[in-house]
Amino acid sequence: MSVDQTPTQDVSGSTKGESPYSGMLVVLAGGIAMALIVLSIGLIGRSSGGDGDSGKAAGGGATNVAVDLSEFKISGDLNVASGGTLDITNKGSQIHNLVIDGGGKTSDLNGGESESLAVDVAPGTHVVYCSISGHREAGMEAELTVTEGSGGSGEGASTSGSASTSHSTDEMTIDDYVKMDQQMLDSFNPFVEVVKTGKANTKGIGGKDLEPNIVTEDGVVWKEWTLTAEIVDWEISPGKTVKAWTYNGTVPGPILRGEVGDHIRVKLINKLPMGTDIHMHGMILPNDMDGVAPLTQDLVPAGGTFTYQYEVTEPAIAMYHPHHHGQMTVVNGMWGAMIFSPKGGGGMSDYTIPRGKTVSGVTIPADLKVAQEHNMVLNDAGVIGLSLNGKSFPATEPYSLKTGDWMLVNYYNEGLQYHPMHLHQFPQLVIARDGIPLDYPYFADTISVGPGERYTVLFQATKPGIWVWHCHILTHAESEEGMFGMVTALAVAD
Ligand SMILES: [Cu+2]
Repeated sequence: MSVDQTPTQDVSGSTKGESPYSGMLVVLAGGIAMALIVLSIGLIGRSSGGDGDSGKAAGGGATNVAVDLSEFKISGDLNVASGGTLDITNKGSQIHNLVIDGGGKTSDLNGGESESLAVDVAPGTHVVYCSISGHREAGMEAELTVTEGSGGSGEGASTSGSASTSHSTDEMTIDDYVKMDQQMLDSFNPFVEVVKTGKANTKGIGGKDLEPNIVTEDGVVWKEWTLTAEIVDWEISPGKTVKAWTYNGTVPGPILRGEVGDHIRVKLINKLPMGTDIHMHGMILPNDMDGVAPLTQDLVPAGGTFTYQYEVTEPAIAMYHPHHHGQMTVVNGMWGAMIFSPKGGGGMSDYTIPRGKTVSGVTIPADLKVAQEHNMVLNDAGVIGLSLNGKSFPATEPYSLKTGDWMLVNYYNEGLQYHPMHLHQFPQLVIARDGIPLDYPYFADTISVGPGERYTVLFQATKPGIWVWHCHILTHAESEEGMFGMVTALAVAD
Protein backbone atom coordinates (compact mmCIF):
# COMPACT_ATOMS: atom_id res chain seq x y z
CA MET A 1 0.00 0.00 0.00
CA SER A 2 1.35 3.34 -0.90
CA VAL A 3 0.58 5.67 1.95
CA ASP A 4 0.56 9.37 1.41
CA GLN A 5 2.39 11.08 4.23
CA THR A 6 0.90 14.52 3.72
CA PRO A 7 -2.24 14.52 5.83
CA THR A 8 -3.80 17.39 3.89
CA GLN A 9 -3.80 15.48 0.62
CA ASP A 10 -6.04 12.73 -0.58
CA VAL A 11 -4.49 9.61 -1.96
CA SER A 12 -5.49 7.90 -5.11
CA GLY A 13 -5.54 4.16 -5.41
CA SER A 14 -7.37 1.18 -4.16
CA THR A 15 -7.24 2.10 -0.52
CA LYS A 16 -9.65 4.98 -0.82
CA GLY A 17 -13.05 4.71 0.78
CA GLU A 18 -14.42 2.06 3.11
CA SER A 19 -12.23 -0.94 3.33
CA PRO A 20 -13.56 -4.47 3.62
CA TYR A 21 -10.87 -5.00 6.21
CA SER A 22 -12.04 -2.58 8.85
CA GLY A 23 -14.38 -5.11 10.42
CA MET A 24 -11.64 -7.67 10.50
CA LEU A 25 -9.35 -5.23 12.25
CA VAL A 26 -11.84 -4.75 15.05
CA VAL A 27 -12.07 -8.50 15.56
CA LEU A 28 -8.31 -8.68 15.49
CA ALA A 29 -8.01 -5.92 18.06
CA GLY A 30 -10.27 -7.82 20.41
CA GLY A 31 -8.11 -10.92 20.17
CA ILE A 32 -4.97 -9.01 20.85
CA ALA A 33 -6.56 -7.25 23.81
CA MET A 34 -7.24 -10.64 25.37
CA ALA A 35 -3.64 -11.64 24.78
CA LEU A 36 -2.52 -8.46 26.47
CA ILE A 37 -4.56 -9.15 29.55
CA VAL A 38 -3.01 -12.57 29.89
CA LEU A 39 0.42 -11.05 29.39
CA SER A 40 -0.19 -8.29 31.90
CA ILE A 41 -1.40 -10.65 34.55
CA GLY A 42 1.74 -12.68 34.04
CA LEU A 43 3.98 -9.64 34.35
CA ILE A 44 2.17 -8.26 37.35
CA GLY A 45 2.21 -11.63 39.03
CA ARG A 46 5.94 -11.70 38.75
CA SER A 47 6.52 -8.19 40.02
CA SER A 48 4.19 -8.15 43.00
CA GLY A 49 6.24 -10.21 45.37
CA GLY A 50 7.95 -7.48 47.33
CA ASP A 51 5.08 -5.73 49.06
CA GLY A 52 5.28 -7.45 52.36
CA ASP A 53 8.66 -6.15 53.40
CA SER A 54 7.68 -2.88 54.96
CA GLY A 55 9.63 -2.29 58.10
CA LYS A 56 9.76 1.40 58.94
CA ALA A 57 12.70 3.23 57.55
CA ALA A 58 14.76 5.49 59.76
CA GLY A 59 15.03 9.13 58.80
CA GLY A 60 12.60 11.06 56.66
CA GLY A 61 12.93 10.99 52.90
CA ALA A 62 12.25 14.06 50.84
CA THR A 63 8.88 14.38 49.20
CA ASN A 64 10.42 15.03 45.78
CA VAL A 65 13.38 12.99 44.66
CA ALA A 66 15.22 13.06 41.33
CA VAL A 67 16.00 9.67 39.80
CA ASP A 68 18.07 9.18 36.65
CA LEU A 69 17.92 6.24 34.25
CA SER A 70 20.80 5.34 31.94
CA GLU A 71 22.58 2.32 30.44
CA PHE A 72 22.29 0.37 32.63
CA LYS A 73 21.73 1.87 36.01
CA ILE A 74 19.25 3.67 38.21
CA SER A 75 20.81 6.53 40.14
CA GLY A 76 19.74 9.28 42.52
CA ASP A 77 18.91 9.63 46.19
CA LEU A 78 16.56 6.70 46.49
CA ASN A 79 15.06 7.79 49.76
CA VAL A 80 11.59 9.25 49.62
CA ALA A 81 8.61 9.90 51.84
CA SER A 82 5.52 7.78 51.29
CA GLY A 83 3.09 9.83 49.24
CA GLY A 84 5.98 11.77 47.68
CA THR A 85 7.10 11.83 44.07
CA LEU A 86 9.96 10.47 42.03
CA ASP A 87 11.00 12.84 39.23
CA ILE A 88 12.43 10.39 36.75
CA THR A 89 14.60 11.41 33.80
CA ASN A 90 15.97 9.10 31.14
CA LYS A 91 19.53 10.35 30.70
CA GLY A 92 20.49 7.39 28.52
CA SER A 93 20.11 6.80 24.79
CA GLN A 94 17.85 3.76 24.97
CA ILE A 95 14.24 3.60 26.07
CA HIS A 96 13.84 3.00 29.80
CA ASN A 97 11.11 3.03 32.39
CA LEU A 98 10.90 2.73 36.14
CA VAL A 99 8.74 0.26 37.99
CA ILE A 100 8.26 0.35 41.74
CA ASP A 101 7.82 -3.29 42.63
CA GLY A 102 4.27 -3.52 43.94
CA GLY A 103 3.72 0.13 43.04
CA GLY A 104 3.37 2.20 39.92
CA LYS A 105 5.27 2.41 36.66
CA THR A 106 6.27 5.22 34.36
CA SER A 107 5.59 5.01 30.65
CA ASP A 108 8.47 4.01 28.41
CA LEU A 109 10.70 7.08 28.25
CA ASN A 110 12.89 7.99 25.32
CA GLY A 111 16.30 9.49 26.00
CA GLY A 112 15.84 12.98 27.45
CA GLU A 113 12.25 12.46 28.54
CA SER A 114 11.04 12.85 32.12
CA GLU A 115 8.02 11.74 34.08
CA SER A 116 6.90 12.02 37.68
CA LEU A 117 5.75 8.93 39.53
CA ALA A 118 3.77 8.99 42.75
CA VAL A 119 5.23 6.86 45.54
CA ASP A 120 2.07 5.09 46.52
CA VAL A 121 3.54 2.27 48.57
CA ALA A 122 3.97 1.58 52.24
CA PRO A 123 7.07 2.70 54.14
CA GLY A 124 9.89 0.21 53.89
CA THR A 125 12.23 -0.91 51.17
CA HIS A 126 10.98 -1.61 47.68
CA VAL A 127 12.81 -2.82 44.61
CA VAL A 128 12.70 -0.48 41.62
CA TYR A 129 13.74 -1.58 38.15
CA CYS A 130 13.44 -0.97 34.40
CA SER A 131 11.06 -3.48 32.82
CA ILE A 132 12.39 -3.16 29.26
CA SER A 133 13.51 -6.62 28.23
CA GLY A 134 16.99 -7.40 29.52
CA HIS A 135 17.59 -4.07 31.24
CA ARG A 136 16.92 -5.23 34.80
CA GLU A 137 19.36 -8.08 34.31
CA ALA A 138 21.90 -5.64 32.89
CA GLY A 139 21.92 -3.65 36.13
CA MET A 140 18.81 -1.48 36.18
CA GLU A 141 17.62 -2.53 39.59
CA ALA A 142 17.94 -0.61 42.85
CA GLU A 143 16.41 -0.37 46.29
CA LEU A 144 14.04 2.46 47.11
CA THR A 145 13.67 3.42 50.77
CA VAL A 146 10.23 4.79 51.54
CA THR A 147 9.84 6.60 54.82
CA GLU A 148 6.72 7.57 56.75
CA GLY A 149 4.90 10.13 54.69
CA SER A 150 4.41 13.78 55.59
CA GLY A 151 0.70 13.52 55.06
CA GLY A 152 -0.53 12.45 51.68
CA SER A 153 -1.38 8.80 51.48
CA GLY A 154 -0.54 7.98 55.06
CA GLU A 155 -3.55 5.87 55.80
CA GLY A 156 -2.89 2.20 55.56
CA ALA A 157 0.77 2.84 55.00
CA SER A 158 1.85 1.04 58.14
CA THR A 159 -0.15 -2.05 57.40
CA SER A 160 2.32 -4.66 56.39
CA GLY A 161 1.72 -6.30 53.07
CA SER A 162 -1.23 -4.25 52.03
CA ALA A 163 0.31 -1.34 50.20
CA SER A 164 -2.15 0.14 47.81
CA THR A 165 -1.04 -0.11 44.23
CA SER A 166 -2.64 0.45 40.89
CA HIS A 167 -0.93 -2.49 39.23
CA SER A 168 -1.11 -5.49 41.51
CA THR A 169 -3.59 -8.11 40.34
CA ASP A 170 -4.61 -8.44 43.99
CA GLU A 171 -5.86 -4.90 43.88
CA MET A 172 -7.08 -4.56 40.33
CA THR A 173 -10.77 -4.30 39.81
CA ILE A 174 -12.94 -5.39 36.93
CA ASP A 175 -13.08 -1.70 36.01
CA ASP A 176 -9.30 -1.64 35.63
CA TYR A 177 -9.43 -4.58 33.24
CA VAL A 178 -12.32 -3.05 31.33
CA LYS A 179 -10.26 0.11 30.98
CA MET A 180 -7.29 -1.89 29.69
CA ASP A 181 -9.55 -3.61 27.16
CA GLN A 182 -10.77 -0.28 25.89
CA GLN A 183 -7.30 1.28 25.72
CA MET A 184 -6.08 -1.60 23.59
CA LEU A 185 -9.07 -1.42 21.25
CA ASP A 186 -8.82 2.37 20.96
CA SER A 187 -5.13 2.19 20.15
CA PHE A 188 -6.04 0.50 16.86
CA ASN A 189 -8.39 3.24 15.66
CA PRO A 190 -5.84 5.57 14.02
CA PHE A 191 -4.22 2.60 12.25
CA VAL A 192 -7.57 1.30 11.00
CA GLU A 193 -8.17 4.79 9.64
CA VAL A 194 -4.93 4.63 7.64
CA VAL A 195 -5.88 1.24 6.21
CA LYS A 196 -9.34 2.55 5.29
CA THR A 197 -8.36 5.90 3.80
CA GLY A 198 -4.76 5.41 2.69
CA LYS A 199 -3.98 8.71 4.40
CA ALA A 200 -0.99 8.73 6.70
CA ASN A 201 -1.52 10.04 10.21
CA THR A 202 1.92 11.61 10.58
CA LYS A 203 3.99 13.98 8.49
CA GLY A 204 7.07 12.77 6.64
CA ILE A 205 8.05 9.47 5.11
CA GLY A 206 11.57 8.15 4.83
CA GLY A 207 13.43 5.50 2.88
CA LYS A 208 12.59 6.72 -0.62
CA ASP A 209 14.92 6.18 -3.59
CA LEU A 210 17.18 9.15 -4.28
CA GLU A 211 18.05 9.46 -7.96
CA PRO A 212 21.77 10.03 -8.50
CA ASN A 213 23.29 12.79 -10.58
CA ILE A 214 25.26 11.29 -13.45
CA VAL A 215 28.61 12.99 -13.94
CA THR A 216 31.22 11.99 -16.53
CA GLU A 217 34.83 12.83 -15.72
CA ASP A 218 37.83 11.66 -17.79
CA GLY A 219 35.67 9.01 -19.38
CA VAL A 220 34.41 7.65 -16.03
CA VAL A 221 30.68 7.84 -15.36
CA TRP A 222 29.95 8.60 -11.70
CA LYS A 223 26.68 8.18 -9.87
CA GLU A 224 26.60 11.04 -7.36
CA TRP A 225 24.39 11.46 -4.31
CA THR A 226 24.47 14.29 -1.77
CA LEU A 227 23.65 13.41 1.83
CA THR A 228 23.10 16.31 4.21
CA ALA A 229 23.41 15.38 7.87
CA GLU A 230 20.97 17.56 9.80
CA ILE A 231 18.66 17.63 12.80
CA VAL A 232 15.00 18.09 11.92
CA ASP A 233 11.58 17.73 13.52
CA TRP A 234 10.31 14.22 12.85
CA GLU A 235 6.82 12.99 13.71
CA ILE A 236 7.18 9.45 14.99
CA SER A 237 3.58 8.83 15.90
CA PRO A 238 0.53 11.09 15.68
CA GLY A 239 1.31 14.25 17.64
CA LYS A 240 4.69 13.05 18.86
CA THR A 241 7.52 14.98 17.22
CA VAL A 242 11.19 14.66 18.15
CA LYS A 243 14.48 16.24 17.07
CA ALA A 244 15.69 13.47 14.79
CA TRP A 245 19.23 13.23 13.47
CA THR A 246 18.84 12.57 9.76
CA TYR A 247 20.24 12.36 6.29
CA ASN A 248 18.30 14.73 4.02
CA GLY A 249 15.64 15.29 6.66
CA THR A 250 14.01 11.86 6.73
CA VAL A 251 14.13 8.68 8.82
CA PRO A 252 15.22 6.37 7.24
CA GLY A 253 17.46 8.42 4.96
CA PRO A 254 17.17 8.01 1.19
CA ILE A 255 17.92 4.70 -0.52
CA LEU A 256 21.03 4.69 -2.71
CA ARG A 257 20.58 2.09 -5.44
CA GLY A 258 22.73 0.86 -8.28
CA GLU A 259 24.65 -2.02 -9.82
CA VAL A 260 28.00 -3.72 -9.56
CA GLY A 261 30.45 -1.81 -11.73
CA ASP A 262 28.99 1.58 -10.81
CA HIS A 263 31.43 4.28 -9.81
CA ILE A 264 29.67 5.90 -6.89
CA ARG A 265 30.24 9.19 -5.14
CA VAL A 266 28.52 10.16 -1.88
CA LYS A 267 28.97 13.79 -0.93
CA LEU A 268 28.44 14.36 2.78
CA ILE A 269 27.48 17.84 3.99
CA ASN A 270 27.66 18.05 7.76
CA LYS A 271 25.05 20.39 9.25
CA LEU A 272 25.16 18.69 12.64
CA PRO A 273 26.43 20.49 15.74
CA MET A 274 29.25 17.92 15.96
CA GLY A 275 31.67 15.99 13.77
CA THR A 276 30.57 12.98 11.75
CA ASP A 277 31.56 10.39 9.14
CA ILE A 278 29.72 7.79 7.05
CA HIS A 279 30.35 4.08 7.39
CA MET A 280 28.81 2.04 4.58
CA HIS A 281 28.07 -1.13 6.49
CA GLY A 282 28.09 -4.13 4.13
CA MET A 283 29.75 -2.48 1.14
CA ILE A 284 33.06 -3.89 -0.11
CA LEU A 285 35.25 -0.79 -0.46
CA PRO A 286 38.78 0.68 -0.17
CA ASN A 287 40.02 1.16 3.38
CA ASP A 288 40.12 4.94 3.16
CA MET A 289 36.41 4.92 2.27
CA ASP A 290 35.39 2.94 5.37
CA GLY A 291 34.27 6.01 7.26
CA VAL A 292 35.86 5.48 10.67
CA ALA A 293 37.39 8.73 11.94
CA PRO A 294 40.22 9.00 12.86
CA LEU A 295 41.43 5.59 11.59
CA THR A 296 40.54 5.87 7.93
CA GLN A 297 39.80 9.58 7.53
CA ASP A 298 39.67 12.82 9.48
CA LEU A 299 36.49 13.58 11.34
CA VAL A 300 34.24 15.76 9.20
CA PRO A 301 33.70 18.78 11.45
CA ALA A 302 30.42 20.61 11.95
CA GLY A 303 29.98 22.63 8.79
CA GLY A 304 32.44 20.45 6.87
CA THR A 305 32.08 18.17 3.85
CA PHE A 306 33.62 14.92 2.67
CA THR A 307 33.27 12.88 -0.50
CA TYR A 308 33.27 9.09 -0.52
CA GLN A 309 33.94 7.55 -3.92
CA TYR A 310 34.81 4.12 -5.22
CA GLU A 311 33.76 1.44 -7.68
CA VAL A 312 31.15 -1.07 -6.48
CA THR A 313 32.59 -4.56 -6.94
CA GLU A 314 30.09 -6.82 -5.14
CA PRO A 315 26.32 -6.99 -4.87
CA ALA A 316 25.15 -5.61 -1.54
CA ILE A 317 22.20 -5.04 0.73
CA ALA A 318 23.97 -2.55 2.94
CA MET A 319 23.26 0.39 5.19
CA TYR A 320 25.03 3.67 5.66
CA HIS A 321 25.29 5.44 9.02
CA PRO A 322 27.81 7.44 11.07
CA HIS A 323 30.49 5.46 12.83
CA HIS A 324 31.36 8.46 15.02
CA HIS A 325 29.14 8.38 18.12
CA GLY A 326 26.82 5.88 16.50
CA GLN A 327 25.47 5.04 19.95
CA MET A 328 23.67 8.37 19.74
CA THR A 329 23.54 9.45 16.10
CA VAL A 330 22.45 6.15 14.56
CA VAL A 331 19.69 5.41 17.03
CA ASN A 332 18.54 9.04 16.75
CA GLY A 333 17.77 8.41 13.08
CA MET A 334 20.92 8.52 10.92
CA TRP A 335 20.67 5.50 8.69
CA GLY A 336 19.76 4.57 5.14
CA ALA A 337 19.86 1.58 2.81
CA MET A 338 22.27 0.91 -0.07
CA ILE A 339 21.21 -1.75 -2.54
CA PHE A 340 23.55 -2.81 -5.34
CA SER A 341 22.53 -5.67 -7.58
CA PRO A 342 24.61 -7.69 -10.02
CA LYS A 343 25.44 -6.08 -13.35
CA GLY A 344 22.92 -6.36 -16.14
CA GLY A 345 19.51 -5.74 -14.58
CA GLY A 346 17.27 -8.15 -12.72
CA GLY A 347 17.78 -6.37 -9.42
CA MET A 348 18.48 -8.09 -6.14
CA SER A 349 15.53 -10.45 -6.52
CA ASP A 350 17.19 -12.28 -9.43
CA TYR A 351 20.28 -12.59 -7.31
CA THR A 352 18.72 -13.79 -4.09
CA ILE A 353 15.59 -15.77 -4.99
CA PRO A 354 16.20 -19.54 -5.26
CA ARG A 355 13.90 -20.03 -8.24
CA GLY A 356 13.12 -23.67 -8.98
CA LYS A 357 14.63 -24.83 -5.68
CA THR A 358 12.65 -27.05 -3.29
CA VAL A 359 12.78 -25.94 0.35
CA SER A 360 11.07 -28.06 3.02
CA GLY A 361 8.90 -29.64 0.33
CA VAL A 362 7.90 -26.33 -1.25
CA THR A 363 9.16 -25.69 -4.76
CA ILE A 364 9.84 -22.04 -5.42
CA PRO A 365 8.31 -21.27 -8.85
CA ALA A 366 10.87 -20.93 -11.62
CA ASP A 367 8.90 -18.01 -13.02
CA LEU A 368 8.25 -16.30 -9.67
CA LYS A 369 7.61 -12.59 -9.97
CA VAL A 370 7.92 -10.30 -6.95
CA ALA A 371 4.85 -8.08 -6.68
CA GLN A 372 6.39 -5.74 -4.10
CA GLU A 373 9.76 -5.22 -2.51
CA HIS A 374 10.16 -3.29 0.75
CA ASN A 375 12.77 -2.33 3.28
CA MET A 376 11.87 -2.57 6.95
CA VAL A 377 14.39 -0.81 9.17
CA LEU A 378 14.18 -1.64 12.87
CA ASN A 379 15.18 0.70 15.68
CA ASP A 380 14.62 0.64 19.42
CA ALA A 381 16.58 3.49 20.99
CA GLY A 382 17.46 7.17 20.92
CA VAL A 383 14.79 9.73 20.16
CA ILE A 384 13.29 7.48 17.49
CA GLY A 385 12.67 4.54 19.83
CA LEU A 386 10.80 1.34 19.04
CA SER A 387 9.87 1.75 15.40
CA LEU A 388 9.62 0.40 11.86
CA ASN A 389 11.06 2.70 9.18
CA GLY A 390 11.22 5.60 11.63
CA LYS A 391 7.55 5.38 12.66
CA SER A 392 5.84 3.93 15.71
CA PHE A 393 2.41 2.27 15.54
CA PRO A 394 -0.18 3.59 14.67
CA ALA A 395 1.98 5.62 12.26
CA THR A 396 3.68 2.56 10.78
CA GLU A 397 2.87 1.96 7.13
CA PRO A 398 0.50 -0.93 6.40
CA TYR A 399 1.17 -3.10 3.35
CA SER A 400 -1.32 -4.52 0.89
CA LEU A 401 -1.15 -7.45 -1.50
CA LYS A 402 -3.53 -9.51 -3.59
CA THR A 403 -3.94 -13.20 -2.84
CA GLY A 404 -1.14 -15.10 -4.54
CA ASP A 405 1.30 -12.17 -4.60
CA TRP A 406 4.88 -12.63 -3.49
CA MET A 407 6.61 -9.97 -1.42
CA LEU A 408 10.30 -9.56 -0.80
CA VAL A 409 11.39 -7.76 2.36
CA ASN A 410 14.79 -6.63 3.53
CA TYR A 411 14.94 -6.28 7.32
CA TYR A 412 17.72 -4.02 8.63
CA ASN A 413 18.45 -3.62 12.32
CA GLU A 414 19.89 -0.21 13.23
CA GLY A 415 18.93 -0.54 16.90
CA LEU A 416 20.61 -2.00 19.96
CA GLN A 417 18.55 -5.15 20.52
CA TYR A 418 17.39 -8.28 18.70
CA HIS A 419 13.92 -8.12 17.22
CA PRO A 420 12.12 -11.38 16.37
CA MET A 421 9.95 -10.22 13.47
CA HIS A 422 6.79 -12.24 13.22
CA LEU A 423 4.43 -12.09 10.26
CA HIS A 424 1.15 -13.83 10.99
CA GLN A 425 0.11 -16.73 8.77
CA PHE A 426 2.71 -16.69 5.98
CA PRO A 427 6.03 -18.43 6.62
CA GLN A 428 8.93 -16.26 5.53
CA LEU A 429 11.56 -17.89 3.31
CA VAL A 430 14.92 -16.52 4.44
CA ILE A 431 16.89 -16.19 1.21
CA ALA A 432 19.80 -13.94 2.13
CA ARG A 433 21.62 -12.75 5.19
CA ASP A 434 23.53 -9.47 5.15
CA GLY A 435 22.93 -9.36 1.40
CA ILE A 436 24.59 -12.73 0.80
CA PRO A 437 22.28 -15.32 -0.80
CA LEU A 438 21.92 -18.52 1.23
CA ASP A 439 22.81 -21.89 -0.31
CA TYR A 440 20.24 -23.36 2.04
CA PRO A 441 17.28 -21.01 2.34
CA TYR A 442 14.82 -21.87 5.12
CA PHE A 443 11.28 -21.11 6.19
CA ALA A 444 10.55 -19.52 9.56
CA ASP A 445 7.61 -17.57 10.90
CA THR A 446 9.72 -15.45 13.25
CA ILE A 447 13.05 -14.00 12.11
CA SER A 448 15.37 -12.67 14.81
CA VAL A 449 17.22 -9.72 13.37
CA GLY A 450 20.22 -8.67 15.45
CA PRO A 451 21.86 -5.24 15.54
CA GLY A 452 23.79 -4.63 12.31
CA GLU A 453 22.14 -7.57 10.54
CA ARG A 454 20.08 -7.65 7.37
CA TYR A 455 17.77 -10.51 6.50
CA THR A 456 16.08 -10.86 3.13
CA VAL A 457 12.85 -12.82 3.18
CA LEU A 458 10.27 -13.83 0.63
CA PHE A 459 6.71 -14.93 1.22
CA GLN A 460 3.53 -15.57 -0.70
CA ALA A 461 0.28 -14.09 0.56
CA THR A 462 -1.95 -17.10 0.06
CA LYS A 463 -4.96 -16.10 2.13
CA PRO A 464 -7.03 -12.91 2.30
CA GLY A 465 -7.42 -10.93 5.49
CA ILE A 466 -5.56 -8.50 7.67
CA TRP A 467 -2.46 -10.12 9.07
CA VAL A 468 -0.50 -8.47 11.83
CA TRP A 469 3.25 -8.12 11.47
CA HIS A 470 5.23 -7.24 14.59
CA CYS A 471 8.24 -7.72 16.80
CA HIS A 472 7.52 -10.61 19.12
CA ILE A 473 9.24 -9.12 22.13
CA LEU A 474 5.79 -8.14 23.30
CA THR A 475 6.90 -5.06 25.20
CA HIS A 476 8.18 -3.71 21.85
CA ALA A 477 4.64 -3.86 20.51
CA GLU A 478 2.17 -3.56 23.38
CA SER A 479 1.87 -1.53 26.54
CA GLU A 480 -0.82 -1.00 29.13
CA GLU A 481 -2.00 1.91 26.99
CA GLY A 482 -2.35 -0.34 23.93
CA MET A 483 -0.45 -1.14 20.74
CA PHE A 484 2.61 0.94 19.90
CA GLY A 485 6.08 0.61 18.45
CA MET A 486 7.07 -2.26 16.20
CA VAL A 487 3.72 -3.25 14.74
CA THR A 488 2.20 -3.02 11.30
CA ALA A 489 -0.14 -5.17 9.21
CA LEU A 490 -0.42 -6.78 5.82
CA ALA A 491 -3.82 -6.49 4.11
CA VAL A 492 -4.37 -9.28 1.60
CA ALA A 493 -7.27 -8.77 -0.80
CA ASP A 494 -9.16 -11.58 -2.56
CU1 LIG B 1 11.69 -5.91 19.27
